Amino acid sequence: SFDGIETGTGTGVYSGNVNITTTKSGSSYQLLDSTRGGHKTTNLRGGTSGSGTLFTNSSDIWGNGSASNSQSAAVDAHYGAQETWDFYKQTFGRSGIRNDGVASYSRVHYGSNYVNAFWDDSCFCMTYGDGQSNTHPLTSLDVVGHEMTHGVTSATAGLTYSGESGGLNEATSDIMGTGVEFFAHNANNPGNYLIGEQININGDGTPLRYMDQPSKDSSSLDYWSADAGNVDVHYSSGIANHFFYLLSEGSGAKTINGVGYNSPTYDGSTVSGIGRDKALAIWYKALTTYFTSSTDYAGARQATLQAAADLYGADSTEYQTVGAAWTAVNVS
Ligand code: ASN
Ligand code: ZN
Repeated sequence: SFDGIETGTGTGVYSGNVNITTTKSGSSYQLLDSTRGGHKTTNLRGGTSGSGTLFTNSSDIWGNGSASNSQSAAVDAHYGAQETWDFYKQTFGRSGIRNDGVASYSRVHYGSNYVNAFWDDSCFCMTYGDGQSNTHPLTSLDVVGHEMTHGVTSATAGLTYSGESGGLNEATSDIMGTGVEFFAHNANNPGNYLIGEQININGDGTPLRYMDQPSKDSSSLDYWSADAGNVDVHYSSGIANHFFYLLSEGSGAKTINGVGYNSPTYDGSTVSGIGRDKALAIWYKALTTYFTSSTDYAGARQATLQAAADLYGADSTEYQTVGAAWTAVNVS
């Protein structure tokens, strides 16, 4: 075939067998997706700076599912960025992080035994470590969606990454990362309200975070208290993650795609969920229309109520449930 856009196949560490959009250039193929703003995936080969080397291959078949094959984590990152792009475009009509049609890029194999992933505004890029023993890369789909969403938050509300606004910033990444996971529903992962469950980051098979009852990680907050602005933003996020779960699915016990949840409420109230799609629409509208850099939990309640009124009416069940779900996490 001629140079240009190709559909390759890859086997990621977590994604399994997936189609990925690549580019043919001369006799080789590249992890460059010109159909989604020019997103590319590069190899840092254990380094911690620079933009890395674009992944190339003699065939359009990438990775083998093993973390010891350097392409496998790259498949996850490339696939994750592709699905996150498509999620934002198809769900909200958003064209890339800045809604300008321009992609960020992804760097894999950052450092050694680096158990994290991060977004950086200065490079407009996402970066992934290889995890414990360099065998558990931080490239699962929910984590990719989480990191790319930090870019969206930065380009929109600009929620300051400390105090209560920092918790809302973190929760926005968990909420949209979860939205991406359900959107893509690949063979290895139909979607769930757990964060990082495919990575085995704790070594005992437990996820990094739980949205139905965030305190199950032993650190995150289920409910707002006056201390919420003083804890790590990855723990104060629990309040909004819990709100989002309650708004989507409601309180109490429920099994979704084979995963069991049991979501409590602060006041013993019962919340009936409005479904994940509406909850996502409300959060996105609030994020992109009403949240500011200093929005706190009380402000998020008002912003999401306004978003629900805009989308569904002030006399709607959706509006009423937004209020009930915030009350259920002690935000008034
Ligand atoms: N993985 C972390 C996150 O995206 C990195 C950080 O602490 N910012 O939240
Ligand atoms: Zn984050």
